[in-house]
Amino acid sequence: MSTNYNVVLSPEVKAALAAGKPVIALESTIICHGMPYPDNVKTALACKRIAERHGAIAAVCAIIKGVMHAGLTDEQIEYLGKAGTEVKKVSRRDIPAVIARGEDGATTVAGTMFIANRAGIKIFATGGIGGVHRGAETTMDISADMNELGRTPVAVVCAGPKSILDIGRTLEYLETQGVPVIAFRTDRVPAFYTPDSGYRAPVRADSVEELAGMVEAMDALDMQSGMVIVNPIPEKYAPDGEKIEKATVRAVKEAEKLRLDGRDITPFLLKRISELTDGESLEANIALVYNNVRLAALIAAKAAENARQ
Ligand code: PSU
Ligand code: MN
Repeated sequence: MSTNYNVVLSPEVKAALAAGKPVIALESTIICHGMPYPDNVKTALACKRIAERHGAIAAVCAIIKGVMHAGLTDEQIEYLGKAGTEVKKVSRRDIPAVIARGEDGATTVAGTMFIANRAGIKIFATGGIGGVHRGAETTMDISADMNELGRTPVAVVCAGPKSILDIGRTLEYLETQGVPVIAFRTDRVPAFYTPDSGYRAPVRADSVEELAGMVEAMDALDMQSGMVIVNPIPEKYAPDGEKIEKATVRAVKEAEKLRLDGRDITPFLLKRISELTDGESLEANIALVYNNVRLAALIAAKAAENARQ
């Protein structure tokens, strides 16, 4: 059988896209490498339901047996979630090999943006994006998410760069890439577990209408670059900042000692911080993902409504 280079859409996603109905993309690295089983599957399935409740179809993106998918069934999500870290973490650079070898791949923000764009999906919700790592001035560890945002026209709704990163340098890098960073109902840039990283947001938007307008402008101008919409974790779910920071510093030190491969660093840090905070960070991670799925669905619904007028 010949290789399929097209993105396979689930029937639901296909029908919604054809009818101009709202669709949002979700990633699969968060399922396989970001959370433990069974929380990962539970969270992904709940995301699908939350998106629906807010008017959008959620398309989980992944590579299954060498084929890119936008829209997975609950069974496919269970399959990936159970396999967990056995599934390869797939960023842009990994896509050709995984397809050619007919392997499974859990796509990162960068990998998911690539698939979503090819499928015609403009809005994507996740937890946190990758960015410039602490110490990148020597390691050069800068997530491929940064450059993907600079070259692929998809708006990513997240709770900010992950707090394990160097937020200041991440913002500088996004500016260099020409990527708008829009903060929803805050003047501050949130950083994943915390609603305030200490950095001022370049742009603030206070309504879903305003955000939908910005996504539409990105699309209409054919800018060929993406956008980051940062949505702070709701205060009531934000874990104690000091505790998280202490756990982060310790986990970063441990990661350095272990001399992990670049792609293993983020999953290691997320797991260690969860262990060091007795699962508090995992709970917060789940809460902020739900919050982002809701906002992404509302933006997609608004944009679809505007397009009909
Ligand atoms: N958001 C989460 N958990 C995650 C990720 C995002 O709440 O695990 C993943 C995303 O797939 C993102 C990746 O692209 O972490 C960043 O990895 P790296 O720093 O190696 O580029
Ligand atoms: Mn990296």
